[in-house]
Amino acid sequence: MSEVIFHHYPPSPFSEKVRVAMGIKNIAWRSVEIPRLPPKPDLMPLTGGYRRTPVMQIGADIYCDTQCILRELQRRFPEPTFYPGGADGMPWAVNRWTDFVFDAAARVALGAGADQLPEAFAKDRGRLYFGPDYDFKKIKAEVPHYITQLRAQLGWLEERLATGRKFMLGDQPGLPDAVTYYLVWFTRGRWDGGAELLAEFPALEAWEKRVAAIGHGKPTDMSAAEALEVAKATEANTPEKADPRDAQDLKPGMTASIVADVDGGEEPVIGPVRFVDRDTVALLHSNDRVGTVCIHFPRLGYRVTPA
Ligand SMILES: N[C@@H](CCC(=O)N[C@@H](CS)C(=O)NCC(=O)O)C(=O)O
Repeated sequence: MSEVIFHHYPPSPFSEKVRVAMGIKNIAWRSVEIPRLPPKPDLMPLTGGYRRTPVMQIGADIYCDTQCILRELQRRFPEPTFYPGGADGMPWAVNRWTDFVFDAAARVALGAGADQLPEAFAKDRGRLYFGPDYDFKKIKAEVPHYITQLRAQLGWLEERLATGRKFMLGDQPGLPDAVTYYLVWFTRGRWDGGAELLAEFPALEAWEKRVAAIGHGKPTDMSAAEALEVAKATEANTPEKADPRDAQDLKPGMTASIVADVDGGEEPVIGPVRFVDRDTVALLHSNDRVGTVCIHFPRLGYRVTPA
C-alpha cells in the first residue's frame, strides 16, 4: 500500500486533530511541510485549487478536509478503531460540532491578539474565517462574549471527563479525543488567556496530558517535490462509483465543481466526477506536474454544482 503523506504545518490546529488521530492508530506517515499562507505552488497541483490545511495524499488519491481524511484513515487502518466500545457514528457528529467550538476559539485567539497579527496573515484568515466584512476591531471588542461561548463548551468536555473516564469514550482513546484535543491545544497555545481559562477544568487538563502522551504516530519528513513525484508515478486507486440514491444525481464522468459551503472566498475545484456516496464525492484533476489525481471531499459542509 502507498504511504500516507500528510501536507500540513506544525501550528495548524486542524492538522493537530489528524496528527493525534494518527497517534491513536500509531501510523507511520510522511510529513510534508506546506506554507502557512497562499500561494502554495507545490500543493495546488495536487488539490486542484483547494487551499485549506491539512491535506492527505495516498499515492494519487488526495483527501481534503479532516472529515474526509479521518474517515479514510479509519477505512485503511481499522485497528485500533476510532470508535472503541461501539461508538460508531457518534464521533462524526462530535467532529462536526468542534468546527463550531473552533470558531469561538479562533475569535478569542485572533481577536485578543489582533494588534500583533502580521498584516498578510490577518488579511488572509480574516476573509477565510470571518467572511468578506470581517472586522478585527469588532472581534477584539467582543472577545469577552466569545470567551463565554468557548468556556461553556469546554465545560461540557470537563463534565464528560470528571466522571473518571481516562478518555472521552472510556479506557481507550478514540476519535472524540483527537477531534476535541485540538481545541484545547489551540486555546492554550495561541491565546495568552488560555492557561487561565483551562485551569478551571482539572479533569480536562489531566486528559490533555494523556492525549499529548499518545503522540503523533511515526512521521518522517518528505519534500514537496517528492510528494509530487509520488502522485505522478502512481494511478489513483479509487473505483468509478455512482450512488443511485444521490439526490443530486451525480454520475461518474459528469463535470462538477465543489467548494466549502461557507463564505470563505475560496476557489472551487472543478473536474469530472469519479466517485459518489453519502459521505464523499471525488473528482479527477489533471496537470503536468502530477498527471491525474483523484481528489476526495466530504459531502457534509461542501456544495457540489454539476457543470
Ligand atoms: N473544514 C476544514 C477546515 C480546515 C481549516 O480551516 N484549516 C485552516 C488551518 S488549521 C486553514 O486552512 N487555514 C488556511 C491555510 O492553512 O491556508 C477541515 O476540517 O479540514
